[in-house]
Amino acid sequence: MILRLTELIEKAKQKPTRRVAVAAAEDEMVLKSLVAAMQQGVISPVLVGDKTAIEKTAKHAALDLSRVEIIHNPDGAVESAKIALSLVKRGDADILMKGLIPTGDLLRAVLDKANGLRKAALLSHVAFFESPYYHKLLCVTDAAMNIAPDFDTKVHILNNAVEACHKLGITEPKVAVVAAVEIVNPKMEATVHAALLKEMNIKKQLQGCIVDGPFAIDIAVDKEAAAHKGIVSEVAGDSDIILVPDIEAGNIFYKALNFLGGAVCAAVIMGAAVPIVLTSRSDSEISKMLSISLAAAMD
Ligand code: COD
Repeated sequence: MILRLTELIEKAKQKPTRRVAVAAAEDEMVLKSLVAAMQQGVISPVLVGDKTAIEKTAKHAALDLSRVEIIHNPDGAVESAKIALSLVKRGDADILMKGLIPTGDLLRAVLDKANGLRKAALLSHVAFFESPYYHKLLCVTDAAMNIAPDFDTKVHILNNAVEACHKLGITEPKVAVVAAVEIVNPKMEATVHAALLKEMNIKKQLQGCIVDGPFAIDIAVDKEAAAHKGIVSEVAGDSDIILVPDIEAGNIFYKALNFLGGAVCAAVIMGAAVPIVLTSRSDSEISKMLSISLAAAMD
């Protein structure tokens, strides 16, 4: 069981050094996060992109290129993504990381049926938060990939998050399916989906986890709030996974935790042949390094 995100670094150190293929590596913040992860001794990068631009950017990021492989590609970010994907497919890289390329462009390359990296039925985003106001890690899904998941998609999102927890030693994660209220209201689709997911878990159609909901977010993370509303549930106030209704809810919750809640997070895309690190500009330096460590720890 991992309680703090820095434990991911220790977990990653127990494995062989992971090779990270960076798609369109001409990005100072990405290179800085690689420097931090290299200092922890958990990864070795392969930078794909324009060599001159990478060399210039590396100077600003204080990255020592003598320890790094560069694959020169002058033909733009999408081509760099394709090359990075081919490294993974050949077994020459264990992790894929987004550089200076729009998220959608990288994900479309990953989803490409012929040359992509699909493995599970669905790819989805998981973000593990460490908050000063919560007693353990909290996994939020899906805040960044699946835009408006239907019920079937939510089943896959849930299973991917459960798999991510299992890889970190959280053996039977408690899943709170969150909505605006605790009762099932047919006019609020998220509440109907939550009730069905709970039922599927009871019927053992969803395994390796305990699912409850619909819960408002306070019920999911605060035992007193749950008691106040008379909710008796082993998930309430002790959730490991928060399954959000859609990308908007997830993204707002993600940013609110980081910018108002004093949280730090580490995130990856699950369901591909290897973990994919998609850091966003607004993620802190430490979050970016921890995301690389998360990918290395779970690979
Ligand atoms: N897993 C597996 N297959 C998928 C997934 C997925 N998550 N999403 C789509 N597919 C398959 C579809 O079944 C279809 O076969 C094919 O891929 C194309 O599907 P579309 O038409 O929905 O794909 P796109 O290219 O329009 O969109 C896919 C994206 C992942 C790019 C899109 O969902 C997206 O833009 N997501 C949000 C990314 C983002 O902006 N994140 C940043 C937020 S911080």
